[in-house]
Amino acid sequence: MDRIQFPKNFVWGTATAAYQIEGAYDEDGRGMSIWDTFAHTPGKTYNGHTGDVACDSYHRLDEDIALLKELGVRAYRFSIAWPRILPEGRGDVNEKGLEYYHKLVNRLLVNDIEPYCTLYHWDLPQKLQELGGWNSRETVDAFVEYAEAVFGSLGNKIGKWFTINEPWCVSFLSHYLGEHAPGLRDFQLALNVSHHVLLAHGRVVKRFRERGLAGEIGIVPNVEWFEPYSAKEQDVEACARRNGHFNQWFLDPVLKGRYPGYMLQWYEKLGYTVPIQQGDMDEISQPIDFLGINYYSGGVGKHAEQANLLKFEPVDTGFSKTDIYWNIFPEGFYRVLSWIDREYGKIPIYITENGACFYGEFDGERNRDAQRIDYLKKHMIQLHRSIESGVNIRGYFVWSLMDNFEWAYGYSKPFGLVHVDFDTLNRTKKDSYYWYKKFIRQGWLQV
Ligand code: IFM
Repeated sequence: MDRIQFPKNFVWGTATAAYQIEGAYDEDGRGMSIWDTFAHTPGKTYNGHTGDVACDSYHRLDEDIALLKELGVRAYRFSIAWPRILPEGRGDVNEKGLEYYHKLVNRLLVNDIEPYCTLYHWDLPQKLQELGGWNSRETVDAFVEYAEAVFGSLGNKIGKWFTINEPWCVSFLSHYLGEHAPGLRDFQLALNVSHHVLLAHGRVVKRFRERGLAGEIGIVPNVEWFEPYSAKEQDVEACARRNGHFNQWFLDPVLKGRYPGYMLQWYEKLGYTVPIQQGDMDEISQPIDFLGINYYSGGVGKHAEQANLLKFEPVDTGFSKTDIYWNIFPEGFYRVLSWIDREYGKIPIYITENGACFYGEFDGERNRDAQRIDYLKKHMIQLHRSIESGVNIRGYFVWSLMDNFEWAYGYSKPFGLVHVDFDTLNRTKKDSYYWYKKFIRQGWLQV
């Protein structure tokens, strides 16, 4: 048996997002978001589930902070709901909305838990969607206004900021594949959105610096890793394209100030262009302090002529799967982190999300979720390998503190260390919670 020891100052945490846990969707002046609209539209989410109540964390803050405290995490990553702060997307600031986040942050700080705050985790104010949403450059200005309001109020209390969570999901999953709000299916639109979201990120970083805030700021792309099925040139190229579309499309502009050339050409050949205006790439590539990286899955892929516009198709080579049918591919975690290191250098990295959907079971005494523990353990080993290899990783956040609204899947896909009964809203710690708690205390893993 080997003991895997992590660095002393490594930050262990958990993560959540506003719409997935808060509930209180129409309280204290909160405006509507695109997720309220989407979830309330028949047929868009599992069994018509909505985030109206979610985990009701808005009213159960103390209980949730007590869970974090007992867990022993050094940091908690949460997001701010834009429509609580600017109910109409722009204009008047809703002080009640800010008060809620002050309360949250104060309680974290009193308990020695460092707040890691995401500004945008997908809840765009509905009013802005009606004006074109992320397809419009005006939304970039609106995002800057929103960020200014938050920085002005909370800027001295929060040291770690993330602009946008998972820009791939904001653009392609939501505007091309139509699976997330606003549920559109137009590739050109999705490309426009990807550019505007990146621009919004860059402008907010710039404002953050201009305000002279003491904290640090970055962005959170979700990454994956696909290995070519064979060494055939076509399979290798198909996987490179998938990497270009999913990973590089967001990392290159931020860290290199340009889109990957071969992807621009690929899209252009298909008749799609990116609405880049003069100066945009300089704004997007403002120096950041760290990268947030979300990793869950990956696999093996190959060329497939008719598959989709990337001519790429995953191949099922027998990976075990989580209960959301995602491949369990811990090695992919190591590979993608090594690739980021080679490609972008020693930028500090926080693993802002990693975790798994498993139902587990309640055996009358405890919530047994051995599969989640196994998933976390295997990914932490790869995390350790990456650190040993010199990747500059500073922290790791389990997704998620508790079961919550898993977007289009509603409450049917639990990712939590804590079980939530969505009828009673009772929280029960799972085995994985106790396992993570013990791990944090000792700082090493037995493998
Ligand atoms: O629940 C989501 C989260 O909002 C963003 N990253 C992936 C998680 C699991 O799907």
